[in-house]
Amino acid sequence: MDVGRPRLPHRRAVRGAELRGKPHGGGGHAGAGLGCRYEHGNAGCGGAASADQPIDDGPCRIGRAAVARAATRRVFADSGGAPYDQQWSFLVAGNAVIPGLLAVEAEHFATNTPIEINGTSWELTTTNGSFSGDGAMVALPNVNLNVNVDTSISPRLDYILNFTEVGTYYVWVRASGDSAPGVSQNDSVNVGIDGVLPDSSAKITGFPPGGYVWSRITVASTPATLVVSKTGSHVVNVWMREDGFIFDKLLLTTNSAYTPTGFGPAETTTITPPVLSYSLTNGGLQLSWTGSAVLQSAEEVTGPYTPAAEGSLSPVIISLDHPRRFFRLAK
Ligand SMILES: [Ca+2]
Ligand SMILES: [Ca+2]
Repeated sequence: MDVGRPRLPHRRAVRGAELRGKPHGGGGHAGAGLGCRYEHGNAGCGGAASADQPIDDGPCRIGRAAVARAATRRVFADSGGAPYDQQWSFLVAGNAVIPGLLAVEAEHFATNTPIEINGTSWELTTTNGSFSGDGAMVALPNVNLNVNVDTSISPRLDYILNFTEVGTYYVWVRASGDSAPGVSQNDSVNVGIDGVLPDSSAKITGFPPGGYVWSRITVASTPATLVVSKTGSHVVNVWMREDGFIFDKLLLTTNSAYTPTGFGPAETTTITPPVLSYSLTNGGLQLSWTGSAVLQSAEEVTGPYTPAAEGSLSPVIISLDHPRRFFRLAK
């Protein structure tokens, strides 16, 4: 049965990663688990215990769309060497609701360098109320300096972010400024990546007086974007453009339709995915995991998901009396 790509509506569904481990009684563990499913009676797939197989391998096909993106299926045989009669597959996904989303507090930079250049510095402020996290960063002194796009004369904040998806990222900034109807002298910033300031993400503005707001609009009235062509760690740079700018939080998303509100989502770096372990027992499949996530199950990968009937707190023994079920961990 082919089913659509997983769409997990729970806003705080945990991030996932490939499940690894020993099959058939040996247990296993994953860097993180998002969901798993099992099916009965899929005979005809030979294969020794512990074999990893591609998802779309002939007679073993079990819904490639449902386990798209880097999924690995593990195949089991029973202790007598008889063909297995159950199989499990484990889904791999990032943020299922907001793909490719990264958020970081301005004040949680990796480096603030140079500390002072051209007489200006990024400095922590906690006196401008309603900030997210532990404060905000303000470019001081505020003496009506605007470096435009000359990053050689502006202080820079660096953020080391891990990108799990390539593509075009929309750059959202939460900040406090003085855009129209203000005088627009403290209301723009430059955001780049790996030391380069692209035109597409330069001169982000749109911060009218009245407190912190989210904006992705550039001076050219286009949405600010960055292109990430390679997954993995990148350094995102935030350069002062106008002094007096108060920078609270940064958000990158591949979702063009996503608009942050309020404080925005939790910081990416603060999310600790649970470690999911599994093992076969006489009573079924035992799942256990770290952290406070709860186990949810559904008859369809698209949900609706409810707390697993066998229990939602680790560990849980899943009874194998359903033709198919899907599981996920959620916070
Ligand atoms: Ca200024
Ligand atoms: Ca902040």
